[in-house]
Amino acid sequence: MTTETTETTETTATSWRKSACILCECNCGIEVQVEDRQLVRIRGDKAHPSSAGYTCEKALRLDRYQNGTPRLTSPLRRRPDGTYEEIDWDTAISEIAARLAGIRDEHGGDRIFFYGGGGQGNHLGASYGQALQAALGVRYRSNALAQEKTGEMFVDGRLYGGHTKGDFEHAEVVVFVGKNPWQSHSFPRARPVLKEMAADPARTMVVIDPRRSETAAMADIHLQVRPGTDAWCLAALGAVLVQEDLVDHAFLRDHTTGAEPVLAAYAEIDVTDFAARCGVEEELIRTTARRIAAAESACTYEDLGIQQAPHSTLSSYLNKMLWILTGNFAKQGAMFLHSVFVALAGGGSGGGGGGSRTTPVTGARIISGLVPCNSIAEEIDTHHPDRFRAMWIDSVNPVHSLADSAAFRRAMRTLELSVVVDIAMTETAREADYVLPAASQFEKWECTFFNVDFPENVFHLRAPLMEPLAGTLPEPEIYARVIRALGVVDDASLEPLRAAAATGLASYAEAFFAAVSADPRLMGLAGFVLHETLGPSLGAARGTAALWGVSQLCAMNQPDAVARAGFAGSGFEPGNRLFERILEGEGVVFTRDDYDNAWDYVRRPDRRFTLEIPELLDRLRSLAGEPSSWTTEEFPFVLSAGERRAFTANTIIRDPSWRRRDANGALRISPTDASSLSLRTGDGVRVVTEAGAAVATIEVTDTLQPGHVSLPNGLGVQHPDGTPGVAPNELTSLHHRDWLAGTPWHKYVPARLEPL
Ligand SMILES: Nc1nc2c(c(=O)[nH]1)N[C@H]1C(S)=C(S)[C@@H](COP(=O)(O)OP(=O)(O)OC[C@H]3O[C@@H](n4cnc5c(=O)[nH]c(N)nc54)[C@H](O)[C@@H]3O)O[C@H]1N2
Ligand SMILES: Nc1nc2c(c(=O)[nH]1)N[C@H]1C(S)=C(S)[C@@H](COP(=O)(O)OP(=O)(O)OC[C@H]3O[C@@H](n4cnc5c(=O)[nH]c(N)nc54)[C@H](O)[C@@H]3O)O[C@H]1N2
Ligand code: SF4
Ligand SMILES: [Mo]
Repeated sequence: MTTETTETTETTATSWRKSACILCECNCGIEVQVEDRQLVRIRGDKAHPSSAGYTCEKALRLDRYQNGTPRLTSPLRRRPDGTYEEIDWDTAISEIAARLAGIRDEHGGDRIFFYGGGGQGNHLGASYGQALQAALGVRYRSNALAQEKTGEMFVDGRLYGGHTKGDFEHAEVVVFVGKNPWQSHSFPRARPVLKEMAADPARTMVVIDPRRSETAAMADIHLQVRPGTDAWCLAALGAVLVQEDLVDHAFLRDHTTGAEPVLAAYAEIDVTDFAARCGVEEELIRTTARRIAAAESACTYEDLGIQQAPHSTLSSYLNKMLWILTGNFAKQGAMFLHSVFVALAGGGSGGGGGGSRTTPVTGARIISGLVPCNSIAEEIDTHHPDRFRAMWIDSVNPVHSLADSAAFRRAMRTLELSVVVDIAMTETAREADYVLPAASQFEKWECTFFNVDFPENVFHLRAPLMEPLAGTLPEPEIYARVIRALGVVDDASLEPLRAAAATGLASYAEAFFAAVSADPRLMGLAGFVLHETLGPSLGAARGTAALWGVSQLCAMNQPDAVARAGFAGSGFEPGNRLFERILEGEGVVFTRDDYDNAWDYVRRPDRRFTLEIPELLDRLRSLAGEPSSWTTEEFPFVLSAGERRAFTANTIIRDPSWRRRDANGALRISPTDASSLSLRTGDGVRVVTEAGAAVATIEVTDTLQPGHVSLPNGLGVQHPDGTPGVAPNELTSLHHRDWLAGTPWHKYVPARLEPL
């Protein structure tokens, strides 16, 4: 197979080639010089429509992703003694397909569980993974979103049926809730945007964080809550808005239903008591609420500091009420709902996000089609007849990333079949029956589906920078081979589609949609059908075939916004033109909106927000009488397990040499606690939790408050050059989870410290 880039200008070894950084969801556009499969020079791509030349320091070290870790170069099969033997692709594919089919035939396709399907920058394979799920009759799946975002998705689904983001660049007031964008980014050009905000006296940056994060240090107002008490802080902020009558009544009247019970619940809150509970001065809470209400525009960003902490779903609801009660939607500097290139989570969030589906063994709530991550091990490691019996794992490292690594390892070993698709022998791969070697993200066509911008939304398909490493395959090809081996589609029946593809996209579109309406089963298998029929006409870009279907749906579902971006026409023309433009391999604006168009994305017939969420309002009413601390005498510290730092990027880069600073991923601790334990920077300490223990290196810093300690994410990954730092989920446990969404309390792990 050849995978040359489509670059038509210079093709010398040192020409600059367009790509993107894959280390966080921003996927900043980059330009790269490649020599001997090394990414020798990397710079921000000034022409990229969302990042506009910006990168952080991490992107410059992407060669450590491509070349820093021993790669898998052959499919592996586990022997009974736990070691692995290399097998050829044909053997691997036929054995795996036969075992999947056997489990499906004996127990049902719904006993096969799918986890993952993409990291921060590789979502293209997911389209084909979905086809394999359809081919097997899989009904249960999940990914990392179900250990962070499902609480927010539940709330979003109930309120308006879409995903929101803020216009941080233009807002007069920005509130970051458990979010440290200086390190974690998550919106384009985060650092310049933060600096501009901090430098402008007319604008106000508010940060709610128990730690003086880099962002908090730049902020005008830092609400330094006690860890885990955001629900009380956010409820108090909303209560000030309601009780001091700072609410935008016209907005509530014109754009919402169900405001009365919400206002009534806030009216009952004792702000003085709630301020004391979260450890923030009452006057500061009042000033903050008044500042938000007085602003021309305000927006908020919530992230892991609340989403992986107690009451996360309730906090998410209370956070969103801050901008809803003040009417900060669909105008410059405010919040917005945006277009999507492709829906990220199955089941969609429209109409409720938290549907009535539950998991087969423990009855956990399934939100946006995703099984809560903390429930996965429990759904496997049991004698229950409906347990998951096989697991397909792609582009994720759940043994490292999900709560209680030991429980996940045990669960994997009880499965009848487990398959891991990865580029490296990860912590998860080491527990699998089969390991399939994928081409890296710079060796194949790739993209991210984290396209969440407004008023212009951007999609970027990246062309490969080099051939796949010998022995590896791109995911589209891996999935196509397994589905072919399953024999679910009669190849001869695809011949007419292949013939249509040879005559061009216009006739292919007619033929494809005719075929799907004649045989609706093909819709679920679309990724595979496209790969097998449109794919051959795309030559080396065969793996992008699924994006043709995505482009068509994108244009059909959002015709006006796509037309405003320049993809107009009748019938299948807009989708075809969008696909052709995307294939050029640069960032493409695929929808263009005005601020007012944010209302178009409210998935309600009356385009109104539905404010009342009874189960969350009940819990808000009972907050006053609930505990706001979950530490014990045995475990008196709150450990935040997984802080984003300058050189963390989940487990995407395994090579420890990529870190210029903080090589051991220090445990940060306040001077007060350090001195009472006689600890100094550089000392070792044993961190003990109910789930496990680990030795960490101390960094004493006054950015932490007494009683709170913090470890970074992404450390403790196995590498031939050493495994520095603590793998955070050796310390976390499954049952500390949100009462509604089941999301883990990674930021609130009761712990004890034992000096060595
Ligand atoms: N450098 C880097 N950037 C990344 C990533 C990475 O690995 N490294 N990962 C990406 C991913 S997958 C994600 S999801 C995002 C996450 O991005 P963030 O959510 O911003 O990252 P965190 O550092 O995990 O948590 C944010 C803040 O929550 C605070 N916090 C801890 N406990 C509490 C609490 O009880 N209440 C409040 N209010 N705050 C609390 C922490 O002190 C921290 O400053 O980052 C993305 N960007
Ligand atoms: N305690 C604690 N745990 C956490 C967090 C925390 O803050 N604290 N953060 C959580 C969050 S927000 C997230 S998003 C998760 C992230 O955790 P995961 O969802 O598990 O993702 P990664 O760690 O990024 O793992 C990505 C995997 O993809 C592989 N990979 C890279 N490129 C390719 C490719 O082209 N093809 C294939 N097939 N594989 C590839 C990498 O080698 C790696 O094994 O971690 C979560 N876990
Ligand atoms: S890590 Fe994120 S913010 Fe930094 S360059 Fe990469 S994509 Fe951009
Ligand atoms: Mo994440």
